[in-house]
Amino acid sequence: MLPLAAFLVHCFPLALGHYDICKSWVTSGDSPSWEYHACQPKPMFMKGYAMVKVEPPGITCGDPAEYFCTHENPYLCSDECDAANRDLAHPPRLMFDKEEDGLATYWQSVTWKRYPEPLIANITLSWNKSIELTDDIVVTFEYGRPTMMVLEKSLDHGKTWHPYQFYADDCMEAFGMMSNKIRELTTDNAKRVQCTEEYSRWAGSKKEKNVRFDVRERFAIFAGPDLRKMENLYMAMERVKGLKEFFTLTDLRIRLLRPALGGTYVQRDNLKKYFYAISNIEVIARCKCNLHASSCNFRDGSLQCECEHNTTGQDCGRCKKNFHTKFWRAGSYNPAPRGSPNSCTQAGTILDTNPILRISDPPPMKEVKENTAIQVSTIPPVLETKLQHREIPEKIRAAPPIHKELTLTPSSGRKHSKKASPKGSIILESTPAIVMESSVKILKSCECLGHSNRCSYIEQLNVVTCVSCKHNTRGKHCEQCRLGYYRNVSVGLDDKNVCVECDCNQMGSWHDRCNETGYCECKSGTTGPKCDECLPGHHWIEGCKPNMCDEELLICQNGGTCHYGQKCICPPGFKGALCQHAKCDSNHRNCDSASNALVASALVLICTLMLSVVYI
Ligand SMILES: *[C@@H]1O[C@H](CO)[C@@H](O)[C@H](O)[C@H]1NC(C)=O
Ligand SMILES: *[C@@H]1O[C@H](CO)[C@@H](O)[C@H](O)[C@H]1NC(C)=O
Ligand SMILES: *[C@@H]1O[C@H](CO)[C@@H](O)[C@H](O)[C@H]1NC(C)=O
Ligand SMILES: *[C@@H]1O[C@H](CO)[C@@H](O)[C@H](O)[C@H]1NC(C)=O
Ligand SMILES: *[C@@H]1O[C@H](CO)[C@@H](O)[C@H](O)[C@H]1NC(C)=O
Ligand SMILES: [Ca+2]
Repeated sequence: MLPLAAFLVHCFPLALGHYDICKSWVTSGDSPSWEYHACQPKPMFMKGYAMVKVEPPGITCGDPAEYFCTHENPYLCSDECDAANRDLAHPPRLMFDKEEDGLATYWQSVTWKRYPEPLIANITLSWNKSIELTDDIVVTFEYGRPTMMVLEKSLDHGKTWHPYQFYADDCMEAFGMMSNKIRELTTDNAKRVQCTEEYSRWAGSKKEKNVRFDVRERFAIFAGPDLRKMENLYMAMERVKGLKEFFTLTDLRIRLLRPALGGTYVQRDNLKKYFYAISNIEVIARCKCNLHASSCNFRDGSLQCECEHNTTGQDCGRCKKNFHTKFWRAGSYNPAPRGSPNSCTQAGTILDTNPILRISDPPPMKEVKENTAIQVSTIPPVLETKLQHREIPEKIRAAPPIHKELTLTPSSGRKHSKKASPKGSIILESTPAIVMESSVKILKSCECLGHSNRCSYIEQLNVVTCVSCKHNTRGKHCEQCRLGYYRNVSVGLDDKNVCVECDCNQMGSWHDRCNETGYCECKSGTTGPKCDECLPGHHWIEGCKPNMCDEELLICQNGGTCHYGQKCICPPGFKGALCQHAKCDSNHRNCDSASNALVASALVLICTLMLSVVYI
């Protein structure tokens, strides 16, 4: 088994040939430079990197020591399993060890002494890393293969599990499923989960030991017999939804549901011959690195891709910090044989593999102006004529790098009329109009600081501009914040939290927009960055209202108390805004001696007038 697997691992990359380097140094032409390719690590023996769990507890034999026998020799039950004795113990690690001299070492379960209770065991292998199968999974059973078993996989580190394949000597009886042969699968159902009887038949425990999950047979559906056309498989992985994921996993679980029965019914008088014994679990796979790494190493307790193309993360699943000009994308097998790296880039650099149009760096935000004329110089003559067409002319793509001096385009829709300047460059002038959408072509590759992956080519302007900017951004490169948001200057323009909501207080501010430092525009009497505080002499009542009474100038008279700055609560017998008037009814006699009150109210009036002058 092992020499064969080693051979496969060795010849596999050779057979595939492609996608094994991420970059090459190209010296043709004037200046040598790196050329980037899609790349993937070589297949590895994954059993050496797995964490293993055997459940339920106590399922491993030997504690206490027990005797067992085999189907071939059912009445000679002199074999012993004893966890305390190194020579007689069968711990889980023996499923993953290196076997010397062809001597099988194996994990073994307790015998079926509790029959008819089912003898069930789960063996779970966890990699804490997504891996992609490149060869059959082979589980080797000593003393007979199980008559019921399920292989399950997880793609999310064991949170959810999905059946991968069902195995039984009678699929209908065991799982209520039709039995299918792997070699009958076709391109349409290559990723079907099915039940097979091929690996559960009794054929003598020495003769047929292996239970397979057929990866190569499935590959062969696309790559042909002997996997001679691997490029067809790779193209299918790109094209057929879910095909790549079908071979991807982070964890595997072998659910052993019924042991080998020796070709007959369970014999209750001799349960010592029913148990599971696994000598090897071979999983040959490569690290999933999203075609951004050609090697994968065991570091800090788990496998890690050595990411290239300015990507990072365990699976190279993200762009490196400050390399978010475009959305992260996996590398692509297309076009064969070298694929596309789909590298992450820094602002201002555009990948040579996809030169649609060169555009300038996103200008700093303070230079953003409306109505800026756009000057395009040294344009090859071909561009001028081809600009009439709706599509980006092929010639432009192939043309030598066009040097352009672009300042920012107007942020709102404006149509530009074009006329040739004397020196052969084109000056585009702004004229107000909004008919742009019809002449816009959606492009795939553009610089949007990671806030969008869609751009439009606007032919009248000859510019590429981002569309559908996310994360509350806007602008040609999604480099500005939407109205109602402001820039957090302590993070980069490519950060998804770069735009912070203004969060202006609805009552206290005129609108929900703010200036560059997040200050809202406050109504009179209101202050604070968000307009949720009151100036002195004001009180918050659905916004800041000038005080009607207070403790200094607008003092409530005659023992009245000021209620939230808005109202004097007068004692019985007094009325008026500051309780300055005595009530003149039959119960209150001193309303004729009103001269004091009059003086007071005159004072109040003057004060109020003065105050309103101050605060208006
Ligand atoms: C084995 O795993 C399955 C799910 O994959 C779970 O439902 C079952 O309880 C497990 N059995 C044991 C004995 O842990
Ligand atoms: C799994 O891998 C991640 C990323 O390398 C690491 O941070 C984490 O500690 C690992 N977990 C375990 C249980 O090894
Ligand atoms: C990674 O970024 C650097 C700096 O922008 C650039 O020189 C290099 O070409 C990039 N690598 C790839 C594979 O694009
Ligand atoms: C700006 O970003 C920094 C760093 O992420 C963060 O600590 C800070 O709270 C942000 N400021 C605002 C106003 O959101
Ligand atoms: C924003 O407004 C606040 C308050 O009006 C002011 O102090 C600050 O200087 C303004 N910031 C800018 C960049 O205009
Ligand atoms: Ca072994």
